[in-house]
Amino acid sequence: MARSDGNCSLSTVHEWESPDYEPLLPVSEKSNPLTRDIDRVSAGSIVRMLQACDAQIFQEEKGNTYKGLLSDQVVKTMMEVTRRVEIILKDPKDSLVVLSGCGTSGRLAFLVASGFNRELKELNQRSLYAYIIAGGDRALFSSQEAPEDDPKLGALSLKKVCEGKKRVLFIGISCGLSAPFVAGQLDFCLQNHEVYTPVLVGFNPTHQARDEPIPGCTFTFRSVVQRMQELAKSQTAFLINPAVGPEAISGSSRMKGGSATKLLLEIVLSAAHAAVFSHAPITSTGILQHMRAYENALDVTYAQSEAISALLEAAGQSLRCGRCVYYLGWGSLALLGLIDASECKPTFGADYKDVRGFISGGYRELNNNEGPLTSLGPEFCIAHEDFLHLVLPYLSDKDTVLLIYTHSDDVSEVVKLASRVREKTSNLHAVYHQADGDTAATVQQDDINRLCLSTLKITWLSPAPGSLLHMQWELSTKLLLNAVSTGAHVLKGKIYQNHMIDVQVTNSKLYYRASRLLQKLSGCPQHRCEEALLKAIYRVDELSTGITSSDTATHTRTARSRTKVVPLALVSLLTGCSLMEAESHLEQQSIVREAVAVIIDKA
Ligand code: S6P
Repeated sequence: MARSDGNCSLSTVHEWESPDYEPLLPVSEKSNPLTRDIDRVSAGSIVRMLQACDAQIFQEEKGNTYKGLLSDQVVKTMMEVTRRVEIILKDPKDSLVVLSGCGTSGRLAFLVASGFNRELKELNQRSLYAYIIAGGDRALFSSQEAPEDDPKLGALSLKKVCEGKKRVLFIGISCGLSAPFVAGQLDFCLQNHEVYTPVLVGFNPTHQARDEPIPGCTFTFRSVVQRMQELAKSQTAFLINPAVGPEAISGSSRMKGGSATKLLLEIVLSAAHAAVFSHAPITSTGILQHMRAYENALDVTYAQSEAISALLEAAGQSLRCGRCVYYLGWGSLALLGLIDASECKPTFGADYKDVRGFISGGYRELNNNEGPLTSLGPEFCIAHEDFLHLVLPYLSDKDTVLLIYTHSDDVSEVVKLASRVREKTSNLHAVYHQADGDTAATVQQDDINRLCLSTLKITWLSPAPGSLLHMQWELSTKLLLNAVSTGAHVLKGKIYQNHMIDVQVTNSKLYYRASRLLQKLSGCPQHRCEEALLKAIYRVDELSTGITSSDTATHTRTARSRTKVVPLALVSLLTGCSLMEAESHLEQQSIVREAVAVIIDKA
């Protein structure tokens, strides 16, 4: 397919804010007008589109419907939450700050909690932050979408983490204000308000919070949010929920939602640390300055758009010919690689082997709640040694390997690993961050440059103080890796317009998203689309009453072992053919996007 050099016009930047634009969808599920043609443009244009989408995170709001990240209300609430953290930091006895979420939101809870506990340790303070991820630690590196639907599990895991605590600040993250797991935790906080103060972080206005009934519960996400709104008046609950615009790939909240989560939490916790340990006052100017520093990280990163496009092209080429992409990283940047890789499975229906991350030091470096998980299988073998044993012997020029590090890491280690990889493939690339004027590792870097096909150096001029600089490096790495893995899957033909057509239907959010997508692409009414979806999940041409009377949880459980559910449903809806015929059609055209495009054009 010839790819055009599509330009995103500025007039489309604010289009999503119009009340008529996809009015039934919350911001987090809307399709972004900026990326309507992302499936048909060149690698360079994909990066430019992602840049324009990410820039929306910092855009000032235009109308009254949405409040932005920089709005007075958001900054004010951030300051209030900062003060709560400050109080706990000053008197940490029997207290805890808990960060919790599902999927990417839980992974970022882990990243942020670990980072700030490390900072406390360096200051000789005991750790204060705990994280919860739906599905437990295995969900840090693999797709575990089902626990997201379990509010009781959410409440129970919160209770367990907080045993014996007298004061808990609970920060629940759900980008779409939608995860029942988090709703269960917030409800638990509201019922035990003498100990728990709930904070909700997400990226939809409150009236767009999910309102579907949650089986076995008397509340919905929206009703919990409404109760919190009442309590917010007396500062006994807090809502931080700016709109950051629709995702580049519809519903892919790992992208902007994840980035905005990371920066919001880091700003709040850094400001609280600065208040306690450096006596810096908590001010709106300080919060805004910090936001601008992250905005700068975005500019600094995308200033390298040409080099990013080249990486995306290399990764896309590997995926297109059935080969793999490997991220070999150091420190927390490696964790961002692990996170990015793990998201490819639910987002693009990828295999865990397609994009994989590895971290120097393995679980020792991570210090996660449950310790090493290697016994769970090869998917959980994440150390560089594992890469050397399990992957290196089979590596070829068709695989893409990306080294990710900073000049504060042990660069001689990078050289060693690069030499080993170079023996097997020339398709080796490096991305590294360096503070301006830091020349410590120049010699080793020259060696790495010689070994790599391409080297992307991101230099930070007038660098921010230590921890902020490191957080900028992390955000920059996240943006870059999100661009590489998303772009590579777009080039592989996994995206139709800006929708993931091969999405796994493994929880209720994804089930309803799949049903809506089928309605949009086929033009058929909801009941017919849900029928087609069920037929594709259960692989039957006639639905039995046993199937139609089952609940969504049963459907999504069954869908876990299926592939190409949504493309199959779409082909049969558009052509009226049997499932078997639809399957054979998709087999003939391995690129799902192309198969679907041909049929939609004919229909
Ligand atoms: C989305 C990612 C998912 C979400 C998860 C939680 O790109 O694949 O794993 O993070 O579904 O979503 P939310 O809206 O509760 O943060």
